[in-house]
Amino acid sequence: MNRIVTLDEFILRRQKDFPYATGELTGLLRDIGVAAKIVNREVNKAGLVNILGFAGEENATGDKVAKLDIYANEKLIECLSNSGECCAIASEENEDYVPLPVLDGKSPKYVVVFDPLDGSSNIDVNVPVGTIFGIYRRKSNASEPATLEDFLQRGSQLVAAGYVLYGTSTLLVYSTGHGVNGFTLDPTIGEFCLSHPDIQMPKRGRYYSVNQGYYLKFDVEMRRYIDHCSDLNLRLRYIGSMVADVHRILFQGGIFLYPNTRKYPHGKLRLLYECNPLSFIVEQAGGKAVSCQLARILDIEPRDLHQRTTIAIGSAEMVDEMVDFVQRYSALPV
Ligand code: P6P
Repeated sequence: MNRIVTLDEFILRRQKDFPYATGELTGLLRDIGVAAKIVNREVNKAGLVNILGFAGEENATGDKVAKLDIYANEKLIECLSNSGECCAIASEENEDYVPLPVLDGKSPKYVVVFDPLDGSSNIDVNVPVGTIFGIYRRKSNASEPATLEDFLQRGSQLVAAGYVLYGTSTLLVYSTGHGVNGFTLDPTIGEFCLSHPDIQMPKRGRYYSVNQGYYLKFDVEMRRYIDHCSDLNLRLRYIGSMVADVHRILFQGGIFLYPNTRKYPHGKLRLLYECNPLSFIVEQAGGKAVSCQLARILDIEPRDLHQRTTIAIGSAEMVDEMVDFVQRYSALPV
């Protein structure tokens, strides 16, 4: 039986991989691991919460129970304040970035972006949801407050990114730019344990993941590519939770698509805290991620915190095929 390697031990061991290994990023990753355990506990109670009638009402101490995504947001902010290594966060749940308190003797060098609970509309029907996060070194002076520019960095500038999937088991997958590793939460010891070392994405897969209901709203080149996936007898898997859909493709190969529609002319998914972190992970695992207008996701210059983008992410050969279809059939010059 393999020796148990906890997330903490793994992070500490790999600290040497990191150019400015001073333990700060280690502290930050551990904070995220703690937040994931706390969120996991509440997500797993969601059904019970409904039975117990706490949802949306007052709980035993008379406090209003926040919705789970608000709860997850608050816990992430709280835990990221613990190590004092993060100077500010940007979250799907907050209109603006949120500065964190500076602890005595600390000069925090990082900012963190996250979607605290991606796919949260699925909670009520027990479909997997997840936390997506990305870590940047701040650009502003460590002795000054954070600025918007600290967040408007390309995905290629990420120093670490990952996600936590609250599914049949709770899995934390992350990368600091030196490969991708997955850790499964062992509830009996309350530790994330290394379960998927050095994840490599298959070059092709049997799955394509897109909201087929929007088919007629997609541009002709995307419809042609989706028809091609169907002609290849690929299997359509789409559960409305990007982190879960991309997770399947990371392990089994395939492609996830969210093209532009009339409702979302620039795509629906958020660049900063959904597409960039997942694209960082997928590229580190040997996959690719581009917009449906063929820009590499990690090269897109963010203009605002909640900027949306189209995306095609997954196995390298399948993304290349999608690019070929767009180049061949696009009515617009690409
Ligand atoms: P649609 C969840 O709300 C989310 O942001 C992603 O997790 C998911 O892939 C997408 O939206 C689903 O969007 O338009 O297909 O319901």
